[in-house]
Amino acid sequence: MEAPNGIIIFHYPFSPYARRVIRYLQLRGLAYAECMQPHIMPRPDLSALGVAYRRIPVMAIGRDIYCDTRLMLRKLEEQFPQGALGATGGEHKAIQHLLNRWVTDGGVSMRAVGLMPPSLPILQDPKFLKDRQDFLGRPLSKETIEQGRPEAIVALRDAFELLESTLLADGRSWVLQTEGPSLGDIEAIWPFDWILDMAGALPPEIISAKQFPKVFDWIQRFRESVEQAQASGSKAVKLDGEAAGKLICGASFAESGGKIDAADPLGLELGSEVEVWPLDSGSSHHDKGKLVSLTWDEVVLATKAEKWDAEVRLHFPRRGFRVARAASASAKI
Ligand SMILES: N[C@@H](CCC(=O)N[C@@H](CS)C(=O)NCC(=O)O)C(=O)O
Repeated sequence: MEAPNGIIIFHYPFSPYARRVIRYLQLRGLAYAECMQPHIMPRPDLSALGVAYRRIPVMAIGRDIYCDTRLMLRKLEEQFPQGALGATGGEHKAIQHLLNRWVTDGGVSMRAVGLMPPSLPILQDPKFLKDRQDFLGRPLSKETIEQGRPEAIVALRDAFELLESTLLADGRSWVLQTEGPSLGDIEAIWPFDWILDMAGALPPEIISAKQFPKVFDWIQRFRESVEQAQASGSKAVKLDGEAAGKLICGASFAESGGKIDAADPLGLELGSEVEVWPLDSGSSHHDKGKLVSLTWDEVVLATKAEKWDAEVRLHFPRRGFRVARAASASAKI
């Protein structure tokens, strides 16, 4: 079995971050393979590939493995430029980037996750709560979720209000006034699109089509566009971990690497042993390897997929991650 376009997404169905990437691929009609993962640790398919990073989704293109959705859409735009959805310049590009940062780093996505109703079956599972407690590095229970709910409602209402009263206020169909949905829409929509599917998450007297008709219409339009694209596109190829690992380790590298800026303040050299880990969640999982590339917005490590005796390259964004020389890493946290 092959991975169409060499793309393999490791994810599980209810992940909002995975949805960000899957919706993008569906909308573009860019064929891909998926390797479904358990929703809690351990994830042996990923550790067999030498990946310590614990968050979902993870994306492989050929033998390059990308961690964090901050990086994934950019890579898909760059590596598959024909039919790319991103703005090419000017204010549209600025708005697209600002929407990306607002939704991911500005707290909208985390607040949407905080609206998962405490009665949700998965939140009754002590194993799930324990796993996510380790992931977040703070206590998590039905009670803490209940306590956080009022603040999450206020924050999400604020996000709906912002879209209703600014970008969508003039009745446009898409945030950047494009013919169809663009990357700008995807950057803005994914936590809203995700939370709307979850019964009991949004209090209808505060957030509904009544208070925010333009935002709800926009989400509906977006979903119809994805459905249309899916009807004419191919279905994701399903791979198990063994097949995915074999394909990745037998593929060639999608990128050449070897870049480092002499002015980079970390003062690292190509080939030095480094550790990389996310700062906001899943921070106890550190990836180690030889530095293959370090640019202002990306760090790449070479590591080994022991099971297949193959080198793979792990890519991370700089934003939200720490990079440190391996020997001194433990002293730096
Ligand atoms: N900044 C990351 C966040 C990813 C993230 O938090 N994903 C959630 C799932 S939606 C996760 O990994 N949760 C813990 C887990 O599944 O192990 C990204 O953009 O990819």
